[in-house]
Amino acid sequence: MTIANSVTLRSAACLRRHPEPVLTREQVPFPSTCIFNAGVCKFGGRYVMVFRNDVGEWGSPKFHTTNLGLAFSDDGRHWDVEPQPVWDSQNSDLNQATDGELIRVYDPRLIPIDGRCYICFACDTKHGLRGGIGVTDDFRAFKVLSLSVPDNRNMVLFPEKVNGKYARLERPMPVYSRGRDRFDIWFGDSPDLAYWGNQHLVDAVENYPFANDKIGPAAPPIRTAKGWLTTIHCVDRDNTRGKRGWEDGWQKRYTAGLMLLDLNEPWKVIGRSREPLIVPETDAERLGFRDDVIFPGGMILEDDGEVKIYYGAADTVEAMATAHVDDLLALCEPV
Ligand code: BMA
Repeated sequence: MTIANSVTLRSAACLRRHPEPVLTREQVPFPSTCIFNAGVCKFGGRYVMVFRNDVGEWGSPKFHTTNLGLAFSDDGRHWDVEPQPVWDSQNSDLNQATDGELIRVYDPRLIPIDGRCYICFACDTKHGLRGGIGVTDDFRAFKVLSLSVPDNRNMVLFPEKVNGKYARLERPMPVYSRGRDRFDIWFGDSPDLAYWGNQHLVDAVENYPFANDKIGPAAPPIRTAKGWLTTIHCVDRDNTRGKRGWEDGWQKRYTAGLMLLDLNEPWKVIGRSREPLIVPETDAERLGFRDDVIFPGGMILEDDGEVKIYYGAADTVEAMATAHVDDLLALCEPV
């Protein structure tokens, strides 16, 4: 299926964008070229962000290195970045956990559970793309708890145990059985965050009319009275798209969709958005290292029902938008 360039998708009317990106490289006190795909949560009375930092020459798609930076905020909108990266490819714990095969770590998500902060992350290794789960109490030291086998690098934890077990959404990349990039979202649970089982298919790319390529977990789910509400990233590919961004060609567009999962059996989809929640529309979302990319990594439900959604824009900056939780739930059509 081709979704042509001319097909105009629009963000949901209930979405309110923060007027400019919440974090750009200008705010980062160490070498930084593109900062994006951050994990964001509330922890210890503050908003905390761990963001991906790709370092290279501005305008060149060849980056020298990737590390993770740390920022704090009192209001979720204005951020102060710590002086040094907090996690990079030289990190000995992660290097050890990957048997010395680590190339880089990226796309963090933060999930507080029972007073500790867990981090899901992607990591490239010499023998494949892996997804990891770690834990931190201070955002200085991260302990790796488990790593998937390749190729499965994109995972998010639920913010509490479900039926007595830790739970996650993940997105394996089954190229032989499904075809290149035709990837879906799966569920798994674990007694200890190390050993995972009870896998179920959650949702497939063909169920999203505005995606023709792949879907994947985005920000970690939030609990609502109606179910687990979660963003997903949805990709449409059009091979007639040429140079967009810093590479010679970039055929994909990333939008954000919404999924509602059963509270007790979270592999069961009870609602999904038929139209995208966030579509690249602003200059920051449309133009950058990779044009037209929205990649949510953090979603915070405030006491008054406002939901803050943090997302990487054009693989270049970190943006934020808000919506009321009831409006988000209304976008999820029952299935
Ligand atoms: C995905 C990941 C993300 C990135 C996205 C768009 O495959 O690599 O980190 O934001 O592509 O380039």
